[in-house]
Amino acid sequence: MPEPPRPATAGPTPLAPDGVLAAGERAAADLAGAAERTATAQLTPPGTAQLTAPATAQLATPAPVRLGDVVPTPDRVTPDPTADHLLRPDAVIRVSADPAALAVGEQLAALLRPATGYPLPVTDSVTPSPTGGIALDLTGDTDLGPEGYRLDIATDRVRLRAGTAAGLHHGVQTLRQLFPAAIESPRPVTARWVLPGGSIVDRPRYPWRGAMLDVARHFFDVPDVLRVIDHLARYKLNRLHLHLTDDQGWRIAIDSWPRLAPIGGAGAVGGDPGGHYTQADYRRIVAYAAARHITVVPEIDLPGHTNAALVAYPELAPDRVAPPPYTGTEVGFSYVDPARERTYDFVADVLGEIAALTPGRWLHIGGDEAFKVPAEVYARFVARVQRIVAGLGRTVIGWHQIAPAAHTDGRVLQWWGTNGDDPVTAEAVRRGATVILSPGNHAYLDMKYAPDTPIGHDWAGLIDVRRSYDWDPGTHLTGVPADAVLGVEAPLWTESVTTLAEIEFMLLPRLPALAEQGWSPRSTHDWDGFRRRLAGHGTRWATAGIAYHSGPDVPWPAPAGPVPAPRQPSGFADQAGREPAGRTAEPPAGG
Ligand code: TNX
Repeated sequence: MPEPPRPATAGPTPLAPDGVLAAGERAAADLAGAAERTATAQLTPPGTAQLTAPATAQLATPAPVRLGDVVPTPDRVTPDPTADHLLRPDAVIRVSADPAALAVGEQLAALLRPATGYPLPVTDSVTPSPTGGIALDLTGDTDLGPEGYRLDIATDRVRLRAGTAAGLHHGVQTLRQLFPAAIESPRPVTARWVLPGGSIVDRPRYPWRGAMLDVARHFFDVPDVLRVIDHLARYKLNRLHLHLTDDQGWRIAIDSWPRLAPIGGAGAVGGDPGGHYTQADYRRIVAYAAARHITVVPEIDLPGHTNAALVAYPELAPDRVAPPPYTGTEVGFSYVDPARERTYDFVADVLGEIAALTPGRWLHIGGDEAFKVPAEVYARFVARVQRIVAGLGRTVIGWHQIAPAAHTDGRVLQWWGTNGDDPVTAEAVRRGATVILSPGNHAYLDMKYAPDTPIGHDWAGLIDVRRSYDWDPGTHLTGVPADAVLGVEAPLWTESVTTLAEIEFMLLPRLPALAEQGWSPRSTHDWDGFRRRLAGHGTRWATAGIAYHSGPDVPWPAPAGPVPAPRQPSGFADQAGREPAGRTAEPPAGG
């Protein structure tokens, strides 16, 4: 099918007027509300207490989840139906005496305590391992790579082994999915907490499995970002790319250029409220992500997408005149002056502060859509900024538009095209670059699912769940060998996305599809199997109060009985928009 070309300027669908956005928000809330009703019905035998009822709620014995019913699908699964494990109320979580492993153990306990109501104490001795417990064993072995794990579920105990804390963390996400869906309840429910018996040996296909959140077009505060991090962790993603700056907003405080955040960050698309992260906020996000083995990749978009910076510092503008704050959704009109030394001071200062706040290896310099900068000037600018990043001891990433610039050690191109035949990117790869794949027509989470999706764009086409799943990162780009592909990343641009519930609505269920592309071996790729596994997650999200799009290409489970009243008939956004009790906790000490 021919792919629609991207218009030269600003393809995004024009911003809907307020009324339409409000309708979109309502539609998202309605869909999520319906999903929650479905899930509540499933979890609650008709005529008995609902999930919302107090701790004594009764629950029909759920059918045990099958060992292979995990997203992303594991590398190797060996079920043993004779070895199902019943979690006992007095179960203990035993962990290797290592701070990072103990932090994973505490997170497992925190995931299981609300629904089970069990105390689940965490101790720092894996052995002896009496019956009824869960052991998290940090082995130090490297045979499963830096993120792999092995899970053995037997009648008398559960044992998770990994060479690294990251591997244990991923194994915990698998374990979580193997419990009945009611494990997602923020309140105690009575259930048989049965795990399916057998073994899983698992490791990721790619080292880079990311999502991007655009906090520049609309600003999202720290609790929202932490909740997005939770969603990434659930599907074993390991990178959160934050698009921190754009024409509409500068979202991070920079001490050496103090007007950037308060002035450049004052607004947002559509005249919506702006905002910015203090450096302490940003550190909090970075620490919360790190405790979930997710590396934050900050992006300062250069030389274009810089209107907000120019509002604060007109000296960076080619004509030295402050432009008005921008609240529209066009792109490609702004740039910092590449001919002025002061611009490179600005870049070095900003990237220097960001690097000092960011423990991760990567700095993203944007580079997209600088339409007003001539090609040669642009290539020289990018080469110089790449050297600044290298001077900070970091690895540079840019959108694939930086491909023509000179190669620099380790540089990474984030490819967002819609046609895999891209000779300029292929040539940059021949010169040594590696690639992260974010194909606009498969991985862009801001695209609509269907023509009637209330929010989102369609310049890269419509992306239903199947489209986000059915492509192969290993062969997607002509002339780019599989070993030059670092992995995949799903960007969520937020021109039309204004609330946490809308973020979730666009993320789910497509994020798990992208996560499976990044994690699971190609040999396991199977749309029918995937959508069947994914379907069960609707119940989990609804139980946890997470919004999602229940589109027609996934066989979401039908309600088990009469649909009970929703928990909060008119307040879905509130319910989904804030962390349920017990989920906002900062990482445990040592994490
Ligand atoms: C293109 S993808 C952009 C963004 C827009 C997005 C909307 C990329 C590197 N640039 O500035 O937000 O399209 O889909």
